[in-house]
Amino acid sequence: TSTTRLHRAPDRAEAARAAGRAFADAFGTEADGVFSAPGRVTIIGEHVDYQDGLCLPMAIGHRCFAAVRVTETGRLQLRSRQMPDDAVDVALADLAPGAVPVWAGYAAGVIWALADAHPQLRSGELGLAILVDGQVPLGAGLSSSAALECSVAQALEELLGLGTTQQERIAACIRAENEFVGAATGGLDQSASVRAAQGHALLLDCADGAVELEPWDLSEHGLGLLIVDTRAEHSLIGGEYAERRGQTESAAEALGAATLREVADAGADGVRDQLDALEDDVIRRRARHVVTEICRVREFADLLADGGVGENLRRLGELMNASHDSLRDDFEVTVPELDVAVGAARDAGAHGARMTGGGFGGSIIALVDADQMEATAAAVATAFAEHGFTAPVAFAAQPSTGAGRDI
Ligand code: GAF
Repeated sequence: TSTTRLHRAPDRAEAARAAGRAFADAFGTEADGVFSAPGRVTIIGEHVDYQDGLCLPMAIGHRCFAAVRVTETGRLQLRSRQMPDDAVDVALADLAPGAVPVWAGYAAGVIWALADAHPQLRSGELGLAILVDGQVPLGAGLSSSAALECSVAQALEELLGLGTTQQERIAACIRAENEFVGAATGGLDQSASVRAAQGHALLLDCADGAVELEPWDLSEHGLGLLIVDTRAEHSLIGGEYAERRGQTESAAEALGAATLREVADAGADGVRDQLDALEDDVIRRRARHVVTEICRVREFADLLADGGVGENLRRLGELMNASHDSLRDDFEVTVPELDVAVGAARDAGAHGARMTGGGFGGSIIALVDADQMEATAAAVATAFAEHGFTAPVAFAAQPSTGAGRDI
């Protein structure tokens, strides 16, 4: 059988030094520090965050690096290694939605959001020079934007001593995305990027922001988590993502519930009765996805806490498969590339495979035996060639640590 080489995340320490050097090249002076935050995969718990649901993400090894210097210019000078021709130079006091290009908005929006509680950020005396090096693949559904936001929030906290909590930084990053960039996303990605821990999955309760770390020690059980980026690019700004979110809000309203979490907490019989009461077929299927997905996350997390991956592999895989099928059939956020990739991974023997992230493109994950990672990736690549799709890119996912300081 053929195999495919798995791409690796860049070495963190080396990548941080590279970002520091790029800062010096761009600005002719040293950065005060280099900070980074990771991308994520959702192991299970998709399109439930904005309905107060339960999600189970983990951070991946790919990170966004922000090299930052505090200046006295009153301006934000922003460069990106990925956008070398697109330097931004704007007065911090003038930051407002629409004031900078979209990529820069993810960074500028965080400063703008934090300035409400920390007016020194728009006093005109303080300035910021920031060099961004985004090593999370862009448009792959792996949260490159949350990684950028969270790396900047971490830098501001540590260099300016703002005294923000993790929750406050997460909230600022979400406002950057919702209000500054205009993507109606729900907060899962920012929480994962800030709060994830090495070797663990993060159980996130979006109703109150509470988190629990669950052991996710795949290699100890001879397993691995494969990520395959389908290269079908996705965007969460405007359009279909916002439409799905709106449909879940309509469902909750029709049921007289504040959120679909209330419905999910009603217990199996109550849930069925409530969903049956929804007349509109589309709205009912959207709601059924959210409610059943929340129940799947609860079961998945309980299994991790009780017996773990070793004792529950089969059921964990079934839950991942059911999550994908629900996102395909009820929530309708998959595209042919995602379904073909998941099908090929399952046919190749994956214990479970599902799309991860917002959908409409992006990546899948597959829970596979450690010695089958390359072969599974190759099976997906072969299926893509047969369908005439762009060649996919495969990674091994390592459960990694949240936002922090590198230098
Ligand atoms: C995207 C969004 F940004 C998240 O908030 C979440 O809704 C996810 O899609 C789907 O689970 O990543």
